[in-house]
Amino acid sequence: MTAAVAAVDLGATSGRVMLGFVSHNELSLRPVARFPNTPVATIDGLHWNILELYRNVVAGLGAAVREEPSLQSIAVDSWAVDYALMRGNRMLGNPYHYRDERGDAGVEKVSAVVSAAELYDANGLQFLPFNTLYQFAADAVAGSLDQAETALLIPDLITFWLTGVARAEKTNASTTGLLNVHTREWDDALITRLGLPRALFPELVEAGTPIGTLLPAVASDIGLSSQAARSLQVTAVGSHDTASAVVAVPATGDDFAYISSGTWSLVGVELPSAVVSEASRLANFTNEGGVDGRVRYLSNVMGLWLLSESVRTWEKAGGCAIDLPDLLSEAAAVTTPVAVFDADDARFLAPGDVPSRIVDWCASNGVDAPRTRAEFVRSIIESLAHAYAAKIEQLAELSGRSIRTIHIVGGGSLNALLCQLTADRTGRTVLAGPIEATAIGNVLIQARAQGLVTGSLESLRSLVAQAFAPVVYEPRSR
Ligand code: ADP
Ligand code: LRH
Repeated sequence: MTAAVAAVDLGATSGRVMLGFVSHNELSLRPVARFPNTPVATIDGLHWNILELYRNVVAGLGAAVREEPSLQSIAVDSWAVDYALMRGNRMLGNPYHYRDERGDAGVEKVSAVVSAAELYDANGLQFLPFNTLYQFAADAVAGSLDQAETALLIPDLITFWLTGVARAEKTNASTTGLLNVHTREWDDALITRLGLPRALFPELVEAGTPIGTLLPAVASDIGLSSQAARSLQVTAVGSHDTASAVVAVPATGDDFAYISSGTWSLVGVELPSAVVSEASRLANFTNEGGVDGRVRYLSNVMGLWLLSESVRTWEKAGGCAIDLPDLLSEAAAVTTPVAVFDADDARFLAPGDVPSRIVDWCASNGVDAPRTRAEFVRSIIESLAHAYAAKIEQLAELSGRSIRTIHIVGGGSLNALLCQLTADRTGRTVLAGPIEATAIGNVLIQARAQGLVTGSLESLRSLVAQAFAPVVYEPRSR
């Protein structure tokens, strides 16, 4: 029997609500709502517009139940690390965006208490200045934790607003820096050492756990009778978007790497256990929690943020919209060599004029800067492909995995130039798609919790491969 579930997937660039139709031999998705995710800068920094996102989630779920009144389950995933501080049901202030710079003060505070090596030993996480623990340390300095009873990561917050149940789903909790990499439980010793209140951290749940049913007011907002709402379950999935995306990588065997390519590019392999060697720490590779206790051993590359932020800069200057596929075709036609810059340079993290920062990088590294828009775009894509290739080599070495193929999933799998250049620079076959891997992974874990499908991640992946055949890019000789 085919049944329907709804995935709420909030990416840093856009959010969507998708209906998923699943049986043991069928998988399809239908988008019901898509909305931009536009942050807001105020006098106290950069924030997510969380209420606007929630309004869109509720409207999208309303559309989903109108299309599928017998919807069985709903689940939420989003970008990692960010959170709301709560006192009872009250949200204490608007969540900060991870690109806000307040985390920098937190980095100093944490490093004064715990060395980088001790921290990696405990949490196995790559250093990113916005990891939740640094944001908490900044909150503590500002006195913002004084009133807080609980901290809810973004998908847990949306789930709380839908159900009234406050939990911390483990894949996303693993990005806080406060989950122990070996036990996958809150690291009480680290939390105490950092002077954070232990009570802030809710009960942990695994992906696949039923959370609860919709609050009566929410059921009414989405147009469900209270009787219908009783048979609709809200379920925890891999609530870190990257964890859900990795579930839906249409791979066979284990000699593959994935690149979850959206605002960020997450370049990694899936492992049965964490790698916390000194070499791994120095290379800044992370051990994030995957669904079914797997480890997502990966590294963040700055990603298509470089392109979207450049497009935003040009659109603002030119006062008119730029067509992305046209721009990419112009970049594909560039035949002159372009600068390959360090895509992960910290200067690219904050919102702003990325093309000027590329020029700065080139000036400080004695490289000719791109001049035309097409050259800038080509330079960004070449630099991303270069970074991917370097990470793939490091991954293979640090994890001991042989990597034969590379799966690119997410919005970036639509970028044929990026996929081809990745094949060329890595010398490996690239398999591109699905575009909506995150929503698919979200759908599949709900469907498995509902008993619509059974089996390991490998069997879920073969269902994805059947339903969404990837586009193949073979490496060209250089
Ligand atoms: P996120 O989940 O981080 O919001 P997505 O997976 O939705 O990101 O990917 C968004 C990215 O996908 C955009 O920044 C853009 O570069 C890329 N993208 C979207 N549509 C296209 C397209 N038609 N051609 C090439 N790239 C695209
Ligand atoms: C991708 C993502 C990534 C995190 C970043 C904050 O959307 O969740 O895995 O590192 O956002």
